[in-house]
Formats: sequence, C-alpha cells, structure tokens
Amino acid sequence: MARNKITVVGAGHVGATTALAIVTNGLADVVLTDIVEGMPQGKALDMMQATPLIGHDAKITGTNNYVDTQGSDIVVITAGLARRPGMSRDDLLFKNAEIIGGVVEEIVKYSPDTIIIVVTNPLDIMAYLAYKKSGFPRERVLGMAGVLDSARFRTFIAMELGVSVDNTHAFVLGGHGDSMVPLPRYSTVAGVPITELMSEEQINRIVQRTRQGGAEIVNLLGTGSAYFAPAWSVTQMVEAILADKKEILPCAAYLEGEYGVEGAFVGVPVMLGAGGMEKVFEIQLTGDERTAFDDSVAEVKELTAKLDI
Ligand code: TXD
Repeated sequence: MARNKITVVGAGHVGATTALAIVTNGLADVVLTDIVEGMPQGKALDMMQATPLIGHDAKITGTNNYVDTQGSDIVVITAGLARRPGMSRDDLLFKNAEIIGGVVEEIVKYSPDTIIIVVTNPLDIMAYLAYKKSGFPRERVLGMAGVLDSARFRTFIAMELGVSVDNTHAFVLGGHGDSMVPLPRYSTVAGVPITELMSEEQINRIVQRTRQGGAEIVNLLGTGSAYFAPAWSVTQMVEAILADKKEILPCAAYLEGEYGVEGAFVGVPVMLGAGGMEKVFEIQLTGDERTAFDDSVAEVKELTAKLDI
C-alpha cells in the first residue's frame, strides 16, 4: 500500500516541527519545501536520520521545487513572515497574503485534489485567501487555530485542577487571537463542566491566559513564536483526515450560513474525515457567547475586507 504524502510549505519553526510530528506519529511521507535553498533539504536529511530511532520508515524530502509536491494528500501551509519591529499588522497581512497567494497557485497546479491546512497568520484571513485562490470546495480548505487554542485551554485547566490533561476537553470558537471565544460551559474534566469545578475568578483567569497564549510565548522567546504545540495541533488534524476519523475538532472553516455567518472563515467545531471538513457542527450559544462570537466574526471580516480578494 502506498503511503500517504503530505507537503509542508515553509520549513521554519512550525513547518519543520510539523514534519517531525507527522513522522513521529507514523502518519505519512513528508515533503518539506521553502524558498530558502538548502535549508529544507538539510532539515529533511536530519529528520530522515532520526527515523531509525523514531521507528517509522517515512521518506522525508526537502526541496525548493513544487514538482516534488506532486500528488500530495494534504498540504500544510506555514510559509510566511513573522511580525518584525516597525511592521504593522496590516503590513504583515499584505506581505503574507502575497506569499500565500503564490504558494496556493503552485499547490493547486501539482496537487489539484489535495486538502489544504493553512497555519500562517493572520490565520482566518489567510485561510479565506487560500480558499478563494484555490477554487477548491470549502471542504478542502481549513485553517488551524482552534485545536491549538483548545490545547492551551486544556493545559491550563489541567494545571489549575491538578488533573491529567487526558481528562480535559475544551471548547473554543471564533477567530484566532485575542477575539477567540473559549466556552467554559462546554469545557469539561472527565465530562463535568469546569463551571462546576472552578470559581468564576479561576475560569476568567485561565480564559484570559488562553486568549493571550500566543503572546505569552512570544514575550518569553524574545524572537519568534510558538511552534511545538502548533505543530502537534496540525498533526491532530492531519491524523483525523488521513484516518477518516470523523473527529470533531475546532478549525477555521468557511461558513455558508452556519452560526448565522455567510462567507467568512471562522473557528467552529467541524467534523474531519477523508473528505476534509465534512460537516460544520452547530451548537447553541447563550447571549454572552453569541455576542463574543459575533464580535470575533466582525473582527475577522474587517481584516478580510482589507484584502482585495
Ligand atoms: O495557530 C496558528 N495558526 C499559528 C500560526 C501558530 C503558530 C505560528 N503561526 C504562524 O505560522 C506564524 O505567525 C507565521 O505566520 C507562520 C509560520 O511560523 P514559524 O514560526 O514557522 O515562522 P518561521 O520560522 O519564520 O518560518 C516561516 C518559513 C521560513 O522558513 C521562510 O523562509 C518560509 O516560511 N517562507 C516561504 N516558504 C515557501 N514559500 C514562500 N513564498 C515563503 N516565504 C517565506
């Protein structure tokens, strides 16, 4: 049986770590591509040499040429710039939009049937751009953010209550970043909502820390942003798709009326299977949750409108 093939575009922190996570979990062969010459080849070779120790026979290829990405089952896009001093959020938006536009064109040429998972920030807008540029049905374009935000929330719940992360489940909606909407009422420990296990003060504190999860790490690192948890988050989505798990995970998806949203990428729970985003899973929101969600959607739409797509 032929092994699955996954391309990771951008061999930087998140891209290379994602490649390693995919191989570590024995999910697929990986093609790692970047504009920098030699670097993806070097990282791929280093990872190949780890496979005897990892115990999986994956083939990892580093390249600067999209020909090598041909026929990928899934393409993960992590290419882009991080914000530098003096660069506004809008500067970053336009620069990364240019990069994603070019990448998607190449991807579509060599893998017309692939499923795209966008990681590059600003996430919801880059996912929207990839969707429009690719011309793919919405099932085959997803953004990764909610799995990471939920993992952060789960970690903080486990730390706060001193329980296993295995017992935690977290629900996060909305756009990626400050406007995300963690839902404590649907976040549980061994099936019990955290609203029954923690005080309001405790919940507010960890909700706030989850919202600021990315920034907290950026500040500590000094340069660059988080990549271990992001890489494993992508890998969970990859696994759900390859194994046709029908797993419900929070992802950025293109909404066509669900949650009252028409024509925008927003983080919602979706069912992931062999077809990609097979279904949007709708849940009832209370008044406050609805308002927070709508604010988040408005923020995403405002930023999307700045791009002439
Ligand atoms: O939750 C999430 N979605 C995120 C998003 C979590 C973590 C990181 N998030 C975003 O992912 C972050 O804000 C960035 O926009 C991307 C990638 O983050 P990473 O930390 O991996 O950045 P690096 O290390 O700078 O790597 C980016 C690589 C680098 O090697 C560049 O040479 C390459 O992208 N790059 C390109 N590759 C291919 N093609 C083009 N055009 C290109 N341009 C740059």
